[in-house]
Amino acid sequence: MESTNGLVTDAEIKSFFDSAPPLRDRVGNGSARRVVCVTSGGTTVPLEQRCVRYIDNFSSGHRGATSTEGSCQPYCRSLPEDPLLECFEFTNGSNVQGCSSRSPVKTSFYNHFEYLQILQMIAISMRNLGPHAMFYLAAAVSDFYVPWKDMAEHKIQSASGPLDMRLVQAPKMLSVLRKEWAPMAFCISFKLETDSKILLEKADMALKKYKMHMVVANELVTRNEEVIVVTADKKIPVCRDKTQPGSDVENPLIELLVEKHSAHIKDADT
Ligand code: PAZ
Repeated sequence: MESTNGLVTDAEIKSFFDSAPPLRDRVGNGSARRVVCVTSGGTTVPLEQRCVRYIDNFSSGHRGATSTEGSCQPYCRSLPEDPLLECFEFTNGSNVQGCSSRSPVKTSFYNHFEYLQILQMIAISMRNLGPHAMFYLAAAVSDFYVPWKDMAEHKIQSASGPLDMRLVQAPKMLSVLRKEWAPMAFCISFKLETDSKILLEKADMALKKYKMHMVVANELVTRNEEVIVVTADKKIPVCRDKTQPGSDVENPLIELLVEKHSAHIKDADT
């Protein structure tokens, strides 16, 4: 069984892993470490390969920032947009250091291509966490984009007359996430509409079509006040506690999701 040429054999690899103690904090029980991938903010659609112009959307990234308070840059969303603050960077603990180059405190945003590439990379790397992984997909990802091969390389010239450009429909990656990238993970997507009459129907459709565990439905104007969590058998309204100044809707929302994620892990373990 031992290799003679210094290379490790398949049998040696198998024997090593078979005899190793279970990995702590990772596998096999409900208290194992959970990891949540949160996407937030808008994505841009570039119009030129050497991008000068792009299509943007309204999303401020507030949802994701508020939902991840307790992270390494907590409460940054509450800071004023002051260029002076951009001169500081955060280190471990509560130290704040001056930094030589200006680095924005706000999360950077990605274009449509980068967003999906990075999501794929993260999802595949989280696959081993099984049901302990959660995807909280609050980013406003464009439904339309210009394929790279159809895009002008250089800055589009206004001298060429009116701009006539075809945007194609973006492939829906949520089903691929569920089926291939991280099939055991707990997946929550968001659905935004401006027309309240179609919101719940669209959220329901997304739940079924992409096999999400939950879809958080929200309307543009009230998105910071209330959301409705759509599951296979319930529609659960979640509201900001208006009696508490400074309260937000993300707090009760996250409490609900933690509870549902625990149930998901328990189901998968039994
Ligand atoms: O980023 P933000 O806090 O301004 O807004 C949050 C949101 C409306 C982008 C998010 O809650 C959401 O619904 N995201 C999915 C949007 C969509 O339907 O593509």
